[in-house]
Amino acid sequence: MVYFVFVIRLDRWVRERDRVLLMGVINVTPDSFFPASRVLSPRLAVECAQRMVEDGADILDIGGESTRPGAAPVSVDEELERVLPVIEKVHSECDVVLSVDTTKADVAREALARGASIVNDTSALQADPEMAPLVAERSAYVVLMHMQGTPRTMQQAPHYNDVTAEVLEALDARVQAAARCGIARDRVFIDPGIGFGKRLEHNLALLRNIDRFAATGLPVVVGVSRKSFLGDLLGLPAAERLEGTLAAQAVAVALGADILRVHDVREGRRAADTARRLRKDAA
Ligand code: HH2
Repeated sequence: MVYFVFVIRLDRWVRERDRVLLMGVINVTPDSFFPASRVLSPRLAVECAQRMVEDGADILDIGGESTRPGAAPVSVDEELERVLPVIEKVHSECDVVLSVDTTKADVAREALARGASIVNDTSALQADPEMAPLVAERSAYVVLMHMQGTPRTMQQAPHYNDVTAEVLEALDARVQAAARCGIARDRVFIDPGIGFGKRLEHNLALLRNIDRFAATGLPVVVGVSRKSFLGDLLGLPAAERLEGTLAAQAVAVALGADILRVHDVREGRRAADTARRLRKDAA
């Protein structure tokens, strides 16, 4: 089934939150943890983007640097070379909101100039001091994601006393820092950063407590798609984690998640739309 394709206006959606948004992942990388998410030419990226939009994606998140544990950093020039041709081509050929998955202000600046409207910053504006002023100046939307450590170090013995309280507190500090830099609150989305400096029990606790993130009033982004905590739970490789992914996405939506970052758009759309109707306040 091809979904009725319509283009969201983000500003209206932020006010109304009348549906769960799906953010389809396009990785312009040779090393992202889920090989099927890797797209190495602008032509293939457009094919992938068109399919995702037909399947029900509202946003496409385009990234040129893997954040998997231990991933090697990519230079600014390399990242620009990877993502800009893809953003340009997808923007010219698909009517969809674009997000750039980067921690570098130089990459975000060029992506915003070529049609992206969201900066998905897994460092929550901390990796590059120029990122917050850029987001403020362009009135861009920004995803502030929580991570303990950096991709290189984050899975080396992550520790929390109360993971949900600590992640909420850290995100609140980042939201306040963003406000001090002039980023309007209605431009900010938060994300607990599933798998970023967290062990299995931390990821499970965060997902069980998505309602506490939703209670902040800010749109909550959740990325569980095919992540290794599902491998820990099920003993399955990334290629076989679709069912676990959908179960976790459904729980996140039922507890109030607003945006799902997904590799499998068609299945995610069906799961999200069903789970949203199962929210206590949906009737
Ligand atoms: N997860 C990944 C990358 N970026 N951004 C947000 N806001 N939330 C997430 O959970 C998140 C993210 C990891 O997934 P993927 O991009 O498929 O893998 P890789 O980093 O290896 O390219």
